[in-house]
Order: sequence, then structure tokens, then C-alpha cells
Amino acid sequence: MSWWKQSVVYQIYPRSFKDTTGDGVGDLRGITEQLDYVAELGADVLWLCPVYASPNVDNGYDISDYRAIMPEFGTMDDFRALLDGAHARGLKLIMDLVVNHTSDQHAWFQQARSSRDNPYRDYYIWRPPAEGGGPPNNWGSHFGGSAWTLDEQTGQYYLHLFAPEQPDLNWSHPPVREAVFDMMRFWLDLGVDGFRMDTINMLSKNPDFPDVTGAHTPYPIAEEHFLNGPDLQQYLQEMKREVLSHHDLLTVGETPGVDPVQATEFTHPERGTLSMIFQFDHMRLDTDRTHWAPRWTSRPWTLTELRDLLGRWQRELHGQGWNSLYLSNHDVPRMVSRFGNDGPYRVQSAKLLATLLFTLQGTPYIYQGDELGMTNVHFDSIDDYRDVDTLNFYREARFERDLSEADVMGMIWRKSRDNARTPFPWNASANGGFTTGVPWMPLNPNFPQINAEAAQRDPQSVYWYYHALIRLRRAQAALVDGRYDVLLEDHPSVYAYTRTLGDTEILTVLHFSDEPGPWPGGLPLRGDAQLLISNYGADATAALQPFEARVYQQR
Ligand code: ISL
Repeated sequence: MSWWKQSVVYQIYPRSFKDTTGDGVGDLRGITEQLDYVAELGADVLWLCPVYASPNVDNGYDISDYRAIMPEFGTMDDFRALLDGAHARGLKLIMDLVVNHTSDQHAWFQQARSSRDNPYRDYYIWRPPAEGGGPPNNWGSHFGGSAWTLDEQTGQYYLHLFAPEQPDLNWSHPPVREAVFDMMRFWLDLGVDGFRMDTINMLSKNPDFPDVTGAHTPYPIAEEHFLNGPDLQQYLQEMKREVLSHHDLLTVGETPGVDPVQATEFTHPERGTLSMIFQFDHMRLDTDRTHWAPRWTSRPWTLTELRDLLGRWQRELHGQGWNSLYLSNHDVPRMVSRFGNDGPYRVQSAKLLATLLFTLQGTPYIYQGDELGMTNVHFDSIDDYRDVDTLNFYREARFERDLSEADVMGMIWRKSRDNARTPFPWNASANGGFTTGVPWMPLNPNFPQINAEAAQRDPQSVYWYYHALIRLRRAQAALVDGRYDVLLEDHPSVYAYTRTLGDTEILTVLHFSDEPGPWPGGLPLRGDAQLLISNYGADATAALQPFEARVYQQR
């Protein structure tokens, strides 16, 4: 069986993990220093968010040199030391592969913009102004405004689905694909174990570049024209043939807007190209899709909605493809604040959500700090925020749309990507032991309570629960490969399901409520049921406590 099905991935946001130089920015040596922390937790794969040379308009997702390490993070020797240190501990390491776009400071773009007949011109996507002037169509950038920027010198617009400093590569131009494949070989030759492929289903755009019709904002996100485009699978097949098939890798595609049928196309064991994908259905669960800025909205969701969408993925990919299991990452709020209760039930609900991640089918991903039950942050002033997306949203919402400061800050507190990016709290000392200097962004003020040292000292902590869950998953093949069956399909507060493999059946019961409740009548517990893990220690059919989670083996 493919090794990555049994893996547990730990995602590191290098800028915020551990600073060893005192410049306030995390670095590669800091990660190497803390490899034992990750190994002891029990994860066996590290995913490093981008560490390549970058002007950091989007914290490394704007790459100016794919073969160099960002000087703030260290050197190529530091990278080799990190990779060796990981391998020595039995940890694999996967890199972020950001090839939908480069930085505008990349040599390719510098060449491309220098003249219309430069050989690198076609590495990017250029269009003349619309008739009468203005951008070629109404496509919007994910980070606000038009997705097109005029290059004054050559009189044409270039496409950028993200910031203007992140021009999109033209994947229909064969030399671009060759250059990317070559760069991938460079990292594989160094010994990396795979790639997390950023926005990989955005590579193929509708070649006609039509306007989005029926939009309720001037610059809509043109998903129907760039997600899963006509040539995408062909590009990935080519990547598989040229690069991926020559190695035994973990590859995970970031693929917003895919359904299980499309996911199967990506991840089918024979026909597919990638090990697994990140699907986004549950990331849209709490958003209002009709709002001008859906990602910034919050809508109450029901357990039935969550159960239905997760269940659909569990059933439809079973035996057909493979999924990733995640509730947070560096782009979204902290999972305990978003899906749990970060007040009185922080510890219990963080454990309940972890139980969900580790008992479904797929490869679980832990985002740094979730194993401590880290929460969202509420900075009073926009000056304490750093994320380009957050700052652009603030500007547009406050000054173009005249929303109140209180409303906008409320949305930012709930949804900003910076919630997940506060520096990692190692202990209760100054700056949480993250840096001896001034941190690039402030820590969450709750770091004196929520930090790694405190968690490791407390046997009841979220940390030790993750530690146990990871080992439970390794010991139980049914949690990796077992069939998923939902129980109590309509229960408003209890999510219960079994995973069955051969003679083994594992029952998970999750009580999504901040009130106690009875053990559900329709949920018989067999006589031989054995409690494998729980966050309260209660057993049998005792009443369910707020956010109680229990996992039983029934045979
Ligand atoms: O389209 C989305 C959701 O429907 C977005 O969330 C989109 O998938 C996401 O913004 C892509 O994120 C990735 O690429 C960005 C970078 O800023 C993020 O940090 C990265 O994870 C541009 O490279």
C-alpha cells in the first residue's frame, strides 16, 4: 500500500515557527532545532510552506527564484541540514510547489515585461486593453480588484489571479512546463519526498477569457473559467510522465471547487496523477456565497450539513481515490475557534475535532499549533495585521464600501488568515520563546497559557490527546482503510459513524454541543465494545458531556 495513506502530516509555516537569529522571523535552523518536537508528537511527514527566494508580498507564495532559499530563512546548506535531520528521524519532507504564478520579481517576468517580442513574453498571459480601454475582462483577483494589471511600457495587461505582484504563468506555452518540471527535478534530486501543489487546479484558463456573467460585483472571481480548465489533466499527466512517476512521492493538490468525481480523476490509483487533494466543501460551509466577499462572511451551519458533505466524500472516494483530512491551515481561521468553542470548552472541542480528523478515511494534516488548541487572535488595530488579503479587504470594506470599523474588524477576527499565522508559542517566556527579537507579527496574547511547554507538562492537554490519537490511528488498520458508515443521519448534535475492515469495527461518537445531552436512543453499543480513546474518560452509555468524543472498538 502507498505509504502516505498511513501518514500524518505536520504543516509548518516557517515564518512563524522558530527564530534562531533574533530578526523576528522564523527560519530553517529553527525548524531543524525543533524536529524532535514534531517526531515526538508522532507525525511522519513535514509540509513546509514556501521557503524559496521571495519579496514576500504574499509570504513566500510569490517566488522570485525557485532554486534559492529566502535569505531570511537561511541558506541552501541550512536546507540540506533540515532535510538530513528530518530523514535521520524517519520524517519525510514535502515542499510547497507554487507554479500557477511567480513573483513579478522573477527573472522570467522581468524579461517578459521588457518588450513584446522578448522570448519570455509568452511565459505569462498578456491581453490588449478592452475596446475603449480598461482590463480585457471583468475577472477579479482573489485578493481584491481586477485580475489584470496594465504594463505601461508594453501597453498590454497581464493576468494575476492573486496579487498584481503574482503574475500567472502561461501553462499552454510548452517551455513553461519544461522549466517547471526541471525545477521539480532539482528538488527531488536534493532528496525531498513530495510536493504540496498550490492552486494546482487553476493552471488551465478558458482560452477565450470571457466575462463572468450575472455577477453581483464589478470584479467577480471567475472560477468557472479557471478551475479544472480544459487542459489541466493533460498538464498533470505530462508532469506525472516527466517527473512524478520516477519517484515514490506524496503529492497533494490544493484544489478548491472540486467534487468527488473530479477528485477521483486526480487521485485514482492508476489513472490519477496525485496522491491526494485538498477539497474545500467544508471550508465554504460557514460562508454566505451571495455576499460580495464570501470568504469574509460567517453563516451558522448545522451538524447535518457538515455530516452530509463529509459523508459524501467518504463514500464516493472509498476505493476510488484518496483525500486529505484538514480543518485548518495557514489560510483559514483556527479550527477550534471556527468549528469548536474556543471559550470554556476549548480543550474539549479541540480534542473532539482532532478525533474527527483521525477517524475518517484520508491522510490527516495537523497545522502547527492546532495540537496545542491555539485560537484565533483579536488584535484591536489593523496595524497588527500583516496578510495582504486582510489588508486589501480592510481597505476595500472600510473606504470603498464604508462598512464600520467594528463590522470590518469583526469579520477579520473571525476569518483573517493571520489568525493562523501568529508566531508559535514554545513557552511562557518573552515572545513565547519564538524569538529574542521583535516578532514579525505579535503573538496571540494568550501564549502564557497556550504554549508547547505548558501543554507537554499537562497530561490532560490537547497535545497529549493528539499524541495518543496518532498512535491509535497507526495501530488500527480500519481507521486507514475501513469502510465508512454513518449512523443517526439526522441527529442535531451527535455525529456517529463506523469504520469497518474485515472483522474490526470502530465506532466514533462526537457530541457537537456546549450542553450535556443523553446518549442517543438509536445508538446501541455492543456488549463487547471497548473504549479506545475519549476526551472525558467516561464509558458505556453515560450521558454525553459538552463536546465529548469517544472511539470504541466493537469487534
Ligand atoms: O479559491 C479559494 C477558495 O475558494 C482560495 O482560498 C484559494 O484556494 C486560496 O487562496 C489559494 O491559496 C494558496 O495560494 C495563494 C496563497 O496566498 C495561499 O497562502 C495558498 O495557500 C496564492 O499563492
